Formats: sequence, structure tokens, C-alpha cells
Amino acid sequence: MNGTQLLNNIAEIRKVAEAEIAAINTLDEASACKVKYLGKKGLVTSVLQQMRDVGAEERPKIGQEVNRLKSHLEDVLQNLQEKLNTQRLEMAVASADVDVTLPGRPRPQGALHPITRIQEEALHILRGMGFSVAEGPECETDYYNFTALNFLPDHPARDMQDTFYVGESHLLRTHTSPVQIRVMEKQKPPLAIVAPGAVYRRDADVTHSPMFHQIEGLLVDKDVRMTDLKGVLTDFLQTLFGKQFSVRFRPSFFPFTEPSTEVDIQCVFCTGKGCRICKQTGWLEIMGAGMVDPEVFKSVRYDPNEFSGFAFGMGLERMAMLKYHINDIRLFFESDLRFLKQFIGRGA
Ligand code: 2NM
Repeated sequence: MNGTQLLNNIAEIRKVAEAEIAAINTLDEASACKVKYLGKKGLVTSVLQQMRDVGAEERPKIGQEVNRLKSHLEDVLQNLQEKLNTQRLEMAVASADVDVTLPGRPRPQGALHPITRIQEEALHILRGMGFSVAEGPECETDYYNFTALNFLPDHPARDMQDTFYVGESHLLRTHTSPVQIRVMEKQKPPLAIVAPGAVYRRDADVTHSPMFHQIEGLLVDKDVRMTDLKGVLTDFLQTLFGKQFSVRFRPSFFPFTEPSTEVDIQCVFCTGKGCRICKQTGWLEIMGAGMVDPEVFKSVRYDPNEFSGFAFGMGLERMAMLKYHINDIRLFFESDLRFLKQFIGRGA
């Protein structure tokens, strides 16, 4: 093929290609057309190969023409593909059952219940101090709930008026101390455990619920002293509530500890200045504690002359009421979303 024939050939290819492209309606047709003209074995490519047979003086002009055709077809096909692609998306949106341009509905976010949260915060601190977590049954025997803890047979807490009985010798535990008796029966000192969980007492008003939650702690070793108790509980409370609140210890009485103490924290509502909530005292009662009574050690066959220990207990509803400024215990048990939603995204 000579130069003139080749130039005619190029013009012919351009004419036919433009007619073909004008008739294209689909992306598949556009791709096929691209292959037909611009592919490795395409018509434009074959013209480039045929240039070998042409004289050197004609070659630049023909080369220029082929390249003009090549980039023209590339541009036209590229634009066509973009146009067809946009059309396809617009048709998909218009014909679909789902409007893909609609913004997504936000998924409602849940929150930890404030009791779960205060429990996790308290256990986190206590684990950090070396306490292990222990659990036990909520339905207990009279022995584990009272007798082993040095409650005398006629102690008023054993009364049907105060305790939920389940038959003759079974009851709903009134504290988590029976968990600690069970651990001591199985394990020798040294030992440091905390027992979280639900407990039950026949009580119901603004500050008392028949079911509530406790964490109790127990540490037994040689030479454990009251100063150990004071240091651990002061550190625990100031980590939970803040270093700005002082902690004080007042003498008290429990059947299972001797001596026993109530633990107060400076009022978290008025920072100790005196207000309605602390009844102008500047202090709030927050825990009970004491040195484990030798009688309790005897129940679990620990030698009171070899070991000593301290124990403590706290109500989680009361802790949460103080920490999160909640004024009615019943809010914890009503599952009112207006209350619970206030705990979304507040840490823990
Ligand atoms: C409290 C106050 C003082 C206590 C005692 C024991 C046990 F099992 F070791 F004897 N556990 N928890 C205890 C001591 C609980 O709650 C106000």
C-alpha cells in the first residue's frame, strides 16, 4: 500500500468509526469499539504497522495523521464512556426501590446502666489494688448469710420482717458477705477479694429498694491492722470521688467486725460546707468496715491468733447517687429512657 492509499484508508477509518460511535448506546458497545480501533490488533494500530511499507519522505505526514486519528478516537470514546456511566447511575437511582441518596438513619446509641458503671469503676480501682473478684449464689442458706458471720440466733436482721425467706433455711442474701465465707472455706490466707452483686432486704422508700447492689471486700494476712483498712479505703474513695474530698472514720458496730467503723466522705454536693443533703454536717456516710471478728475466723477454721483481716461493704445505689447526683433510688429500677439516656457517652 502506498502513501496516498494509506491516507485515504485513514480518512475512511475515521468516517466509519464516527458513524459507529454515533450509534453506540451502551458501555459494552463503547468498550468493544475501543478494542476494535485502538486495541493491540485494532484498525488504527494496524495502520501504524503498515507505515513500514511507505517511503521515508511520506512517513511523517502519515504518522501525524494516524496519531491525530488515534487521539481523536481516544477522546471521543472516553467522553462517551463517561456520559454513559453517568446515565447508568442516574437510571439506577431513579428506578430503584431504595433512594441511595437519602442520608442514613443514625443508630440509637445505648449506655451502661449507672449501677453497672459505678460497679465497673469501683472494681477497676480495687483490682488495681490487688483484690480479686469473687461471686456466689443470691439464694443462700441461713448459715452462710447469718450464722457464720456471728449473727446470734435472735438477731433482728434474721427476722421475716427484714429478710426474704425461701422456705425454712434458705433466704435471699441480705449482703454479699456469704461469698467471702465461701471463699475462706476453700482458700487459706493471704487473701484479698471483693464480692459484687445483688442483695435483698424488705425495705422500700426514696433511699431503699428491696433489691440493691453491694461490693464487699475482705483482706486477710498476718499482721493486718486498722491502719491498713484506713489507708486502702481512703485511697479507694479519693480515687473514685476525687482527692479534694476528705475521708473520716467513726466508731460503729457490726456482728462480723470488731472494732467496726462507718466511713464518711466530705459532702460531694457542697464540698463539706454544709447543705440540705448532708444535713449541714458537711459529711456523708458512704461505707461500713472493720477488723474481721475472731468468731468469723473460727467459722472458717482460720486461727485468729495467726491471722487478722479487714472487711468493708458499700451500697452501689448510694455510691451512684452521690457520684452522679441522683436524688431518688427508684430511678435505677424504672428503666425510664429519659433517665438512662443521660448516661450515654459519659465515660466508663
Ligand atoms: C460491711 C461492713 C463491715 C464484711 C465482713 C465480711 C466478712 F465476710 F469477711 F466477714 N464481709 N464483709 C463487712 C464488714 C461488710 O458492710 C457494711
